[in-house]
Amino acid sequence: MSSDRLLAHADLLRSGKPTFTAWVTTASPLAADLLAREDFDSVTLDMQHGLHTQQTIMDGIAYAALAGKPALVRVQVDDFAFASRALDYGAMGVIAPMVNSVADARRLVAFTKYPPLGERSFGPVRALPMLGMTGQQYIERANRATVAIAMIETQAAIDALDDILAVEGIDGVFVGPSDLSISLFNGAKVDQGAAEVKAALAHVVERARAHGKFATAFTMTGESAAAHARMGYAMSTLCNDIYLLQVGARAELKAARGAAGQQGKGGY
Ligand code: 3PY
Ligand code: MG
Repeated sequence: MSSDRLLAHADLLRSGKPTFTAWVTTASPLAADLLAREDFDSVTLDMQHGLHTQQTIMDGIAYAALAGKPALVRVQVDDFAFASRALDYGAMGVIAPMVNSVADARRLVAFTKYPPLGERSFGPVRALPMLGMTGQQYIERANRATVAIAMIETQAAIDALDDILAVEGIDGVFVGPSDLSISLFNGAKVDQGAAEVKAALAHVVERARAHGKFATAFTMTGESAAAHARMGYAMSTLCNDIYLLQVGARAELKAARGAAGQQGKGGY
């Protein structure tokens, strides 16, 4: 297996060319494997709201690599120690939720980048064999080849957006539309499609590009992912593996029964 595609992924995101990631929620390395073998550009394993354990994250990264695809890991809120560990497991990037301030962004960088950018501790025990590298080769490339992505999903994060983007070592941002809507509406509703969220999405990608960084986002469907790509988003989801399973099952059941189904309903 060539590691070139894994090592090139960060620069692909920086290029701004639209990419699509398979969002894996189930604690199943098999789901990571199967989706990695589809035409996705990467696989993202969700440790925050997904059902994963550290073991299934480690295995999912390896399965994605076996299929030649880079894996990203979304860690839990404030779990910067696991951000380092996910990179040691061979993840090519980390998505950190609820990065609401410059202090949060600096902590993310501290745990995901080696000096001089951060303070990541050395021990990429799984990454080295996976990438076919020596420790010296890894340290020379890791800060550029792995990405630290800060989630923008509150009003506070929007207010601090330029300062977060200015933190050296933050490679890009990832918009979480559910939490962002909850924050913008002060808890009154969750509405990823609200006009206010759409305006924020346009603002985030514009500011990210102004800082020479990339914007990525969670989106619910292939159609919304395409719309994000047209806006300049470098990576979008097509909801998650559970949704894809539901949509596929509903479509086939509808065909089988020849009666009303609930095609396309899903997500959360
Ligand atoms: C959000 O929409 O808040 C997310 O975190 C997407 O996973
Ligand atoms: Mg969120």
